[in-house]
Amino acid sequence: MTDETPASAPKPSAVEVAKTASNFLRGDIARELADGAPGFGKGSVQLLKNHGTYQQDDRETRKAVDGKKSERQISFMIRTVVPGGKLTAEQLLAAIDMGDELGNGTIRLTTRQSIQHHGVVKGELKDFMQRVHANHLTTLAACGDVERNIMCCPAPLHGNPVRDEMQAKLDELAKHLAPRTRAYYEIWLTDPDTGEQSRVAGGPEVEPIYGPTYLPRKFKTAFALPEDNCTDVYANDLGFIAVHEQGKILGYNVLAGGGMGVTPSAAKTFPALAKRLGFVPPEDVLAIAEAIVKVQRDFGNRADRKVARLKYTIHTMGLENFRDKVEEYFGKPLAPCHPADVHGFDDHIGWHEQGDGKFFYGFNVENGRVHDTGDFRLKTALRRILRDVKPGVRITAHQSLLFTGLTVTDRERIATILHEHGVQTSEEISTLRRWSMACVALPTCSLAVAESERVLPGLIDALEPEVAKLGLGQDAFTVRMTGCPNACARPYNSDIGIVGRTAGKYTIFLGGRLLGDRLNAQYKDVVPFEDLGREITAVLACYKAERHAGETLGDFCHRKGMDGVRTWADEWLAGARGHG
Ligand code: SRM
Ligand code: SF4
Repeated sequence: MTDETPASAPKPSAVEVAKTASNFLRGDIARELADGAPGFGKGSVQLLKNHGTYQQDDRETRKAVDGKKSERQISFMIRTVVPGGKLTAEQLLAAIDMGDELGNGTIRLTTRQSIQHHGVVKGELKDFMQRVHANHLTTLAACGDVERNIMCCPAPLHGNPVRDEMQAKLDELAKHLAPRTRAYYEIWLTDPDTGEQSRVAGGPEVEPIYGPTYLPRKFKTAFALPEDNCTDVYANDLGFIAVHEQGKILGYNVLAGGGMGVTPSAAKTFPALAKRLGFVPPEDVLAIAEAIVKVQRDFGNRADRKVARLKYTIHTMGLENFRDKVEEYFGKPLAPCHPADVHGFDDHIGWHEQGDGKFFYGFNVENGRVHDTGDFRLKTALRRILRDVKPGVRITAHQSLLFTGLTVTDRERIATILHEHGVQTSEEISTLRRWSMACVALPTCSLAVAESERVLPGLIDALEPEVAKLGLGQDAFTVRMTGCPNACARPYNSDIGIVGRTAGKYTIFLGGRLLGDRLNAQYKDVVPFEDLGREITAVLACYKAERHAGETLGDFCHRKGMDGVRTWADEWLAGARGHG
């Protein structure tokens, strides 16, 4: 199936064997779906990821009965693809309803502009998928060894047409790289009464880009503008930076090999920013993306999943050899990169003109979780806004929402609805909270070793008065927390990264920055959660005391170095600087 197969291929991993034997991702899913058991077997659990769902259990409700192995109450996380984060009010309303009727009563906006539901039981999986489909969305390829949800700056800034053009290119690319397997339609979308499929099968099945074994690992793509890297383009396997002049996109700088996840016990793993590969005109975006995906398909590691991402393929081949191979698949040489690079970042929070007489409002959703808890009734407020104001909707790469197409009077209406439901407007939250982000972690994520989403708000509560005391309330810096080193909230290029190390303990990283174009460095390891507040406050005190004019927190920490910051901060904590 490959354009070229490497000479001595080592033994493929178990996941590869399962994928190869799966007949285009069918495997035993259909049979096991109907078998009455609460969960699926191992092979299906792996394949199901490509269909957008993970078998999980609530780790806090595991019960060990009479010294026996603990019992797990199986449920499913379902991720819905939302290319570029673009939705209608009806689609988001339907997603919220599905969370209430079939899930755990919440929905989660993700760090890649898509939607996750948790707590769906097996018997309702098919109904769920059908409702996603009826909502004109899909879960196919939301997870698994395929191209994932493609990210793009979601801002509807029509005054300058480059964003519209870039967003349209994303739509083309998302269609181009979508898997063609009919398994999804057969398994999930067959009408239970008539047996009819919503997309009719015919002819032999082919995957023109992926082939029958798909990719060695997940593959992620993002689009950004030099002046606005809100999608963290350098953290992706494949990135496109739109180079534009006078309202026209001249072409794209192509980046390859970004990825954040690491396995601390495996020294061969590392986080990486994408490398600048070359420049293509807009009409070549699909072809270069396809060429890079195919090189990864044919040369990515299929024996060891720990080192199967594109960043490792490039590391193993060397950047020049990789570029040569890409050019061979692309069919022509790549032009050198245009000098344009990312130099700005906008999270699009707050009230903005769209450039077409309308407005949009960037609404911060803390850690992307939409829920009603006590007096904080965000879910109900959102329903009201979506029903009454009927805005367009976009999900940002910062787990937040943009309400688009608004008139000037909608500003007050939205603020009133939020306040009536105990929710603050974006203007009322601190800059610190606005730029913070946490992954899901406990209780659903099977890989979490520490808390994240559930504890970051409390840490921000504790830090807010300290930040205010230091006079840093207006300073924008990213604080990103994850419950393990897989790095789902992209902590390794943030100003302050907090990564779960073991239960209740974290590693602190410093020295990345808003721009997302620099990895940070390890500052302190195995820090108990209770100490995070004072440790971070000490770093901020050091920044306040020693920064150069106009220097950002990340740039300061990078310049001063980890030893320099640590020595100063430890003296401050010990009271030697009068504040400890
Ligand atoms: Fe992630 C695995 C959640 C963005 C790197 N990620 C997981 C799983 C599915 C856990 C699992 O394998 O059992 C998590 C589901 C938890 C749950 O209960 O819901 C999970 N990842 C998430 C989300 C929901 C975090 C969030 O708070 O928003 C994000 C969903 C994105 C989406 O809509 O598609 C999410 N994950 C990311 C990102 C950020 C990004 O893509 O911009 C990364 C770092 C970038 C990267 O891929 O390198 C990321 N997730 C990982 C990894 C490490 C991959 C690696 O190459 O080492 C894993 C584990 C794995 O793949 O083996 C993982
Ligand atoms: Fe789970 Fe780790 Fe990702 Fe957090 S970073 S969602 S704990 S895999």
